[in-house]
Amino acid sequence: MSRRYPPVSLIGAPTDIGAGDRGALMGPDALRIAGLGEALAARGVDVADRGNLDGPRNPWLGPVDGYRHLDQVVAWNRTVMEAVAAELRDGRLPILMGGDHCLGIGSITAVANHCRATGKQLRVLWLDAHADFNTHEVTPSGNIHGMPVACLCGIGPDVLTSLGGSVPSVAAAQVRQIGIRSVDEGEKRLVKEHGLDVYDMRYIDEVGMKRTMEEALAGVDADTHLHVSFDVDFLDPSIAPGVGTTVPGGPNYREAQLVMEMIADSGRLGSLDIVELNPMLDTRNQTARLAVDLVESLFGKSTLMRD
Ligand code: HAR
Ligand code: MN
Ligand code: MN
Ligand code: MN
Repeated sequence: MSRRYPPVSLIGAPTDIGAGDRGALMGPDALRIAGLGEALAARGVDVADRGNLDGPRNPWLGPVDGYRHLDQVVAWNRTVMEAVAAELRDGRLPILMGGDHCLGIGSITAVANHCRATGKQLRVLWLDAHADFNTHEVTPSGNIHGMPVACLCGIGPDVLTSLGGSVPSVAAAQVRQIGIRSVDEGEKRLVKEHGLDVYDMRYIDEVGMKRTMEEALAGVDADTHLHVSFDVDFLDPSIAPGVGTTVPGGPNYREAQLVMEMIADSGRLGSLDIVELNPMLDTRNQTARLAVDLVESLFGKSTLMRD
């Protein structure tokens, strides 16, 4: 039988407020239609779908002082933070269904505060093609989905860095980035300056996914709360076309499965974001179905040989 998991709450955040393409607002329903809740329930997980959060519409405007839609991004992230915090307080495992990756700010801020309150060590695994470490000064786009890791680490507008009361929400040393293959010039300098642990595709090519994940999970123990922030553009676009910002050369199906399996084996998964899925750009919901398949492995589906 599969490992026991805490009860799971699905939280939909239907917005593309931080993205450079419209469409990620349909992500939550695409994941539901692909059977996310049913797949977890079939694994013996107790699942409740909390429905969709509400927030401002996307006015689709240009950057102001280097940010697009900052006020609306703040509103969505406050709502996400409160929803995630409530589930964690109830001893549940929140799955945030985005929506674009700017929502990682609210989600992970809630998780970090929960860890502070309960004395858990936080480890964030950021699965992404992008480092998401831009600031309003260096961003090429003004899109805030390119900035959440910087905001979480205390670099960004006060309204976002201080969302949860403690600044920074997260220390760079708590974050491991995996699958990175697109970092902007100014962003590169910041990533180095802040000593972020980046397992980029070059590293994965050289040492393999197994060793990469062993290193990313090193030190995870019974006191660790693992948060997985799964940007679907982490995956190679040949298997996951339904995202706004595809970057070639990502993990293939087997590599992605291994990532999920090794996280499942750690037994410490405490919360999850599934973000950047854009059904407008998908083919027959294939990317949503792949995301569901991978989440099943994250919940131990492929470890039957070892139980
Ligand atoms: N780095 C680019 C920017 O900041 C593109 C960011 C794309 N971000 C996401 N999330 N899809 O990872 O504009
Ligand atoms: Mn807890
Ligand atoms: Mn991202
Ligand atoms: Mn990305």
